[in-house]
Amino acid sequence: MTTPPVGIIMGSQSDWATMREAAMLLDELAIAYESKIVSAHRTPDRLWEYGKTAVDRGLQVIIAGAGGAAHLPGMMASKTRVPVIGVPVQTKALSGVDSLYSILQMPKGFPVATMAIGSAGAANAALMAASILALQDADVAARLDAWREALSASIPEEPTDD
Ligand code: RP5
Repeated sequence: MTTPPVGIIMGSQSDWATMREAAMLLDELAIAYESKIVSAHRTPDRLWEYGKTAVDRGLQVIIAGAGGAAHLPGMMASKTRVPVIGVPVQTKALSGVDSLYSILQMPKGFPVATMAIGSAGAANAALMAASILALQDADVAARLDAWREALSASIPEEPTDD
């Protein structure tokens, strides 16, 4: 089977409600992806294998979402040079600030491109992935440009009462 350019990984099934925002945006941009549950704590061997094979499989960007002690994006960045975009999933206990800090504060040498907490972050992760792919793919670049222009065009110049 051909490897898609984007891998969406997440720590738990419970993250999918957030991470499907990334998947839906990639669908809109006609960018192929795979989606997998890969937990840093519950399935460390799966994480290891995914990171170890990412370059050889041909993945070009990894979007990694996790909540709480959100070690998945950082561990994946430690294991592969494929760019990792991190999405902090919003937690009940600490509203996702724990996820954000866990993903953001990487030591020098292993960066994670960290997005906003929650669904906006997941959607932006897809757009960031598209921007990276667009550097080498004119078709993706054209679709991304069109998407951005449509969003701008949808914003009214003046507010209304209703
Ligand atoms: C993290 O723990 C996952 O990324 C998820 O956000 C959080 C809670 O997981 P579940 O207990 O819902 O499976 O590893």
